[in-house]
Formats: sequence, C-alpha cells, structure tokens
Amino acid sequence: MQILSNLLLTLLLCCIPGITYAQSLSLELYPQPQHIVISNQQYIPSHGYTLQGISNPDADAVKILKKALPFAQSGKSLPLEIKKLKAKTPEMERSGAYILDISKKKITIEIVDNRSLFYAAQTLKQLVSYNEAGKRTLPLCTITDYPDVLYRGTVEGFYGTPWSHADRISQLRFYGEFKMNTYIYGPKDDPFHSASWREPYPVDQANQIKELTAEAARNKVDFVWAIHPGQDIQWNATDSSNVISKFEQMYNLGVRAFAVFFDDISGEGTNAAKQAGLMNYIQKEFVEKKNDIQPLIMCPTEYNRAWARTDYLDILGEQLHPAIQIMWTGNRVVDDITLEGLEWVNKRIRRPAYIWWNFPVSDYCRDHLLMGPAYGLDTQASNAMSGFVANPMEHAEASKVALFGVAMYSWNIHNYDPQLAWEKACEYLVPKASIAFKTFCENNSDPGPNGHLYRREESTRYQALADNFLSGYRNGRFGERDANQLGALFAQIQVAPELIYNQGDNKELIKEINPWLMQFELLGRCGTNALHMAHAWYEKDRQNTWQRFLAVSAVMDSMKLINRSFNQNPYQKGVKVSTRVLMPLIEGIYRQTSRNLLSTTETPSNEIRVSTASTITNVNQLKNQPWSEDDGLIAYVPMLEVVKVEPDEYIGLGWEIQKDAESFTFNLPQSNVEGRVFEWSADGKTWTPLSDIPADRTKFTVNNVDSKAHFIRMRNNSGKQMELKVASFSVKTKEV
Ligand code: 14T
Repeated sequence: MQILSNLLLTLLLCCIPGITYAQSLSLELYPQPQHIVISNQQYIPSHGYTLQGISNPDADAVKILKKALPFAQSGKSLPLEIKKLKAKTPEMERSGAYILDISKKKITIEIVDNRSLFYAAQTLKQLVSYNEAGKRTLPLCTITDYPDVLYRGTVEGFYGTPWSHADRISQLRFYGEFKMNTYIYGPKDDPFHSASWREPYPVDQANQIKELTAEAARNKVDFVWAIHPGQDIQWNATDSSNVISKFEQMYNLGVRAFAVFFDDISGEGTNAAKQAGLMNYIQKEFVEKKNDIQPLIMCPTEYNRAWARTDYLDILGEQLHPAIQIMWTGNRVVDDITLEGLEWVNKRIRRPAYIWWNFPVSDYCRDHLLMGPAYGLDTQASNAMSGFVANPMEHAEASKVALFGVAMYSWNIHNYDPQLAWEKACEYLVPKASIAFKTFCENNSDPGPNGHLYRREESTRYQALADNFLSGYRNGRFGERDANQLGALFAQIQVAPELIYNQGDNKELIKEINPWLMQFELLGRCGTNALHMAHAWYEKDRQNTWQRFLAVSAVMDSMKLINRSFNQNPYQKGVKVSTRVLMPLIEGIYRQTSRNLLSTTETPSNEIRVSTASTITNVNQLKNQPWSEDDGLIAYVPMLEVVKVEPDEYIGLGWEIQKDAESFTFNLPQSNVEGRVFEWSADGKTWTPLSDIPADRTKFTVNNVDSKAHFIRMRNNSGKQMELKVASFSVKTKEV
C-alpha cells in the first residue's frame, strides 16, 4: 500500500511541470537517503528561519541547523517546524528516522527522537549550496529516511596500540556526520578492558572515558563499553559482582551501553551455559534495574562459522535472554558478509546476528595498510542483522576510508555502491589532493598472504597492463604503449605523497601513513627507473642498462631501509606498499634484467636461491600460518588466537641441509602441558625426544640442538585435546 501510494505520488509529481523524481544520487547525499522526491528547482530563502513546533528540540541538532541555514534575527521570517513523526511503516519508527520537507513557504522536519532531528540536520547541511552571488540555496524536496540497520558503527576491538583520546573524539564526530550511532570500546591492549578487568580505571583514564561519553552523546552515538573477562573469570558470585561493579563505575562515568566479549580465550571461560548465565544475571541485576541502558551485547567464543563446531551456539540461542545481542564475524574470522551465512547463524542463535566485521582491521598484517573500498557486503541482508560494526585499523584517520563505506552500507543496504563510497571517502578526507590520495589508496589495499586467507583487490586497473608488459619483456619485447601507461602511473605515484603532504588538511592522517607515503614515493621512483632500464636493454644499450640497474638497486635498498626502520612491531614488521601488482612487476623487471646482464645464456631458475625452510604441522588451524626467515631465525609469525591441538597432532619447523640449528625457542602459553613432547629429526621420519626441557615450562630455549637435526616439533602425546597460543616457535640457524 505504502509503495503504491509512493508510486502514485511520484507519477503525479512527474506530471507537474518543473518537478521530477530523481535518484538521490544526483543530490549527492551521504549516506544515501531511502526516498527522495525532488524538484529541479533551487530555492533561495527569502527570509531567515525561526524554529517552531516541539519544545526543547535537541540542542546539538539546532546548532547544526543554525550553521546551515540563515536564521531570522527579527522581523519577517520563514517557519522551520519540528514535529513528531506519525509513522506509517515500522521502519519509520526507528531511532533516527525523519521526514524533511523543504518548500518555498517553510521547512518541516518530522522526527522520532533527538537522533532523528540530528540526522535531518546533517542531511540539510549537505543540501545547502551557494550560488554565484554567494547566497545560500536549497533544493525543493521531500526526503523520507530511516536506517536499514539499527546499530551502525565500529568496534575498537583490535590488537595493537589502542586509539588515542583525540583519535576517538574525531571518530565520534565523523560517525555523527554520517549517521553511525555505535562505538564499541574494546581495545584488546587496554588492561582495564581485558587482562585487569576487575580493576577500576585510574582517575585520568576514567576522566577521558567520561569525556568520550559526553562527546558520543553530542553526536548521537551510543558509547558501548566492553569487558573481556573470559581468560581468568571464575564462574562464581564474586566474579559476577566484579563485572557488575566495574559496569557501575562505567555507568557513573556516563556509559549507558555495555558489552561482554568472550572471544580469543581458552579453558573454563568458554562454557556457553556459564556465559549465558552471567549475561542473564547482568540483564536482570543491572540492565533491568537501571532502565536507561541499551540492549546488552555479547561476543561469543565461537564467533564465526569456521570455529562453530559444537553445540555452543545452540546453547546460547536457547539460554540467552532474547534481548541480548550476539556478535558474529561471518563464515570466518575475517571474511565477506553473506545473507546465506547470516541465515545459518540466525537459526542457531535464534535472533538476528550483530555483525562484527573484521575490516579494515590490520592487526594480522601490520606491515600493510588496508585503504581500499569496503566491499564484499551482501546487499540483500538488511533484515538478517541487528547491528553492523566494523573493526578498524589502529590507524584511526586512515580507517575512515573504509568506515565511510560502512556508514553508507549500514544506512541504506540495497543501494550500497562500494566504489562510489570509496571515492567520496577519499574526497572527503583529503579534499585538496583527492586524486593523489586515491592513487595511494587504490595501490595499498591488499593485506598480502596471511593466515586468514583474506585478500583484497589492489591495483586492479593495472593488473593486465603489468602482466602484459612483464611477459613481453621476458620474451625479449618491449611493449611501448604499456610502458607509457605504466610510466605515467609511476610518475603519479612518485608525486602523490608530496601532494598529500602539501595539502596540509589532515595532519593526523599524514602522521599515521607517513612511513607508507615515503615508501610509496620510492616505489614510483623505482618503477620509473625499472622501465627505463628495460627500455635501455631493449635498445641494446648495455651501459645505460647498467646505470639504471644500479639506480633501481639503490632505490630498493632505500625501501629496505624504511622497511627495517619504521613500524617495528613484533608481529609483521616493516612497511610494505603495492605488494599485489606493482612491486612484483618491478621485481620481475629487475630480476629479468639481472639475468640479461649477468649472462645471456643462463636459464633463469638457477640463480634464485629459494629457501626450503617451512612449517611442518598437521594442525588444520596452522596450515596457512605464515612463517618468517630473517638473519637465520626461522619462526612462526606469532599468533593471537587459541590453537586446539588434537592427540598426536604437532607443530614444527624444518630447515635446509646447508643450515645447522644453534638454538630452539618456544613460548606456548597453555592451560595444560601434560603429555606434551618435544622431538627432533634428521629426516622427518624418525624422531628423538629433545632432552632437558623442564616439564612445566611454557617458555624455554634449548641451546645445543643436535647438528643432525633438520626438523623440530612439539607433539600432543596426551590422548586429550590441548589448547595453546603460538606466541613463538623458532629455530636459530647458521649456514655451514
Ligand atoms: F571477537 C571477535 F569477533 C574477533 O574478531 N576477535 C579478534 C579481533 O580482536 C581481531 O582484531 C581480529 C582480527 O585479527 O580477529 C580476532 O582475533 C583473532 C582471531 C584469529 F583467528 C586474532 C588472530 C587470529 F589468528
């Protein structure tokens, strides 16, 4: 009925001269409103406006309105009427829904709540433009708008350096501007959230949280404070009241929304019935008693489909109070979001899942930036989720590129266009050098190989070009047209950082991405030299080829230096740019040229020394886990997650014949070390126990490993499942 009458209205309006129905796209509103009826007329208000209608309209919204519109000081004025919205559909009853009508005689805003007025004001702000005479103009239109998803925003849930106070303030304002209403506070490395969850915050940090709740309220964002107690919680009355007293402290600081996270833990804390019991207790003893608190949120232990192998989710579905929301990352820890996957989990948890999207979080690929579009989100899923929050990078400003997309998606799902959102985000963040910034972002979006097997498109516009050019060059040709296009690209890349530095608008952003900007400039230089080098070789100019070869080598050395000097975290050290298409292209040209120069007859495969070190394991969860080799140290890349090792499964490393092990180090935090054996082997078939490892240590170094050893492993010999974390597992080797 509603659709029909909308249609009729639209048809009717189309018949009136001068009034047409247009796609909201032509209005350039972000996020895109649900329904717009617009005339092609711009209107210059003849007088200032005066507020009418409901008393005490939201002060933050009024502030925005007063900035956007001319307001009457005295004398003649136009009415800006604010009234209660009489909803005809359930969507229009949602918090934040509004109708904004601009006619020549008045502006009317119909609202559900304060958030509605605030959002209507944000939309109005975007509608105002200025004519040549500098006068404010407005389009005559009616906008009927509501969010597709009830809770939209972010979860600061990553490992690594938590966001700064200033970062968070800036985020909250950004969310308000683009109609996101949720910020879940849960940085893994805040001790008062996780490791020391029972302790109250010290005064200075408590004050900052108080400021954040106030800033959140001004931007109509729910500040959700999360606790992560699962690693050492005791299922008894003392710890139940410990959680409540911590929540009380947070309540007194202004927090009105709460979450409990049970992710990435092992042992007793993972019990579904106990978790549900605690959540229901909080619901009854805290939420229902206060009655000004938002619905509780929990992050389950089995928070993605790949890990949901037991009846854990069914127990939650049955026992958890229906008002409590359950978070979910999708089919895997880091993955796209599909309707099918949502329907699968919703059936089990008996409620629509609250999506925790692990993008653009980069705590598993810390040497990369994820600056690409937020894509891979099902546009048919609007009724299948209660919330959609994204876990960002520790780089707060840089995360806004993806978060802008999250705001667009969660407000208006079926009209979501990831590419458009990405472009608008770049223009919004770096308005004076948006082209340079887009160049930076489109070539820095893939995480590289990682344990989650999650990859993103990068440099896709140049993929075919790069492949063609390189295969031609390997076959003795020089694709001139391809080279010209690639040359133009590398020139653009080289100047992009300079343009971004000079526009000076967003200092914080520049600070965060500076090492990658430096690297990106070098990439441009390196690419240009590589193309010149290839051309010189093709022209049979050996001397010039050598000269360019040395130039490329020098730039590559500079890149290595940056890689070794900045972002030296213990996980994925360094600074990598454009690793998917452009860096491999340059390396390919370089390698081919070095073959060309060193010997014109030699077959290529001989001179690349491939390391034969590798991980050896039959634990499924570890099979994709990358390892690193640096200065003779062969190591698992440290992992954050709990690994389950079944009886007779093992974790190990192997290395090549030319190397001897000097020492072996492990750090495997685990609840139970019983039945664990460490073994070495020369051939990977017969194994000998490593003596002198104390039975109770989870951390140890063995200094005299047998020189015949080429494999070392830890095997579960207990007959029971074992849980541990791979904080380190490494062998120090030397060449023999
Ligand atoms: F709670 C969750 F929904 C969740 O995603 N937890 C963590 C999260 O804090 C982290 O930022 C994210 C991305 O690395 O992944 C989750 O934790 C993991 C999971 C893994 F499988 C960390 C490392 C892993 F290998």
